[in-house]
Amino acid sequence: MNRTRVLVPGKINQRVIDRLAERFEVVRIENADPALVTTQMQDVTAIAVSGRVPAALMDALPQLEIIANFGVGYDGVEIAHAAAKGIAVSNTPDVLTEEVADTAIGLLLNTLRQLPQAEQWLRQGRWSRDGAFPLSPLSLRGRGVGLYGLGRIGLSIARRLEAFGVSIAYHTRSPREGLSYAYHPTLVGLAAAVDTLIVIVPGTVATRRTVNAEVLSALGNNGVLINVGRGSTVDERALIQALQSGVIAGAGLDVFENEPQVPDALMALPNVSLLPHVASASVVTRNAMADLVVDNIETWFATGKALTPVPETPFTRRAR
Ligand code: A2R
Repeated sequence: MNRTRVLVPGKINQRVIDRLAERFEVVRIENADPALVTTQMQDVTAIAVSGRVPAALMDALPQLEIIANFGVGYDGVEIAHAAAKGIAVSNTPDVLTEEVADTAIGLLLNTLRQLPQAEQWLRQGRWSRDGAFPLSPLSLRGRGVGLYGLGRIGLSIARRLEAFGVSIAYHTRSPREGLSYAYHPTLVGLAAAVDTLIVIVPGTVATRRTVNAEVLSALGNNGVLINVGRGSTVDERALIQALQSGVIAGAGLDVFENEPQVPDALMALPNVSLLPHVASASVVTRNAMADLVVDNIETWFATGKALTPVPETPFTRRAR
């Protein structure tokens, strides 16, 4: 019997490969380049991916039914093209929400209190040689935090922040019912009202470079930007200028415009805390994400529906 063939372009968590191989025939190519698709791969019906799926790769696979994306953000998949072709796309919501919220709080504290630098001070023997680590100029005490995005992860971050005794406000396109947090209909309005801005929106055309010079200037010279969403949402050049010139006080970034490249100018700044896109990167959470990728593909072929389809592709297998 011919087994369903699942294409995996580029690297992915090993658990995805191991679990897929129990049920399906896994076909691997080095990256998402459609030129790597051979005639033997024409019967591929599913893709499991952590990264990009350009329109041309979809077009190179005439039988493609479902793309299972590893991650809640699916900005690497050309979603409008998938939707137009009737290809279902699934992502991995919920299973990473709490982990990402935990990391956001850690990054916020690291940025404000310079905890990574303090540890380096100890490890380099400077505590005994030079004395106490210098006092951190910034603190979470007395801050007003604004969340740009209050979805699954944003709300989880907000719930944690409540315990820290800071004021909480947010900006989304439409206000969320039943919450006491102050709603701001514009991002610049939110930035002006707070001194700490946490970015946790998806990387879409509508959010692209929306954290710009104007927003950073509104945040002000005590301002701190934390980004655990997508690098594309922040105008990185404007951010570097704002950090260099004291327009804002600091930034904590887990995501960047051109990963894994991080601008030297950012690396050189003392008032930033930088992480290599690790917000969901624990073994337990990545295992849960891997399982959901595979479960989406299995369920699609078993029942005709994905478990966690993205809103743009609410397809069933027959009525695509
Ligand atoms: O705008 P709304 O009311 O749909 O609220 C969503 C907000 N959002 C936006 N806010 C302002 N302007 C926009 N153009 C815009 N687009 C979306 O982002 C909602 O509050 C939030 C997204 O929430 P969820 O869909 O529940 O996503 P989740 O699981 O919180 O993950 C957020 C992102 C992922 O897409 C990855 O890029 C990253 O976190 O890991």
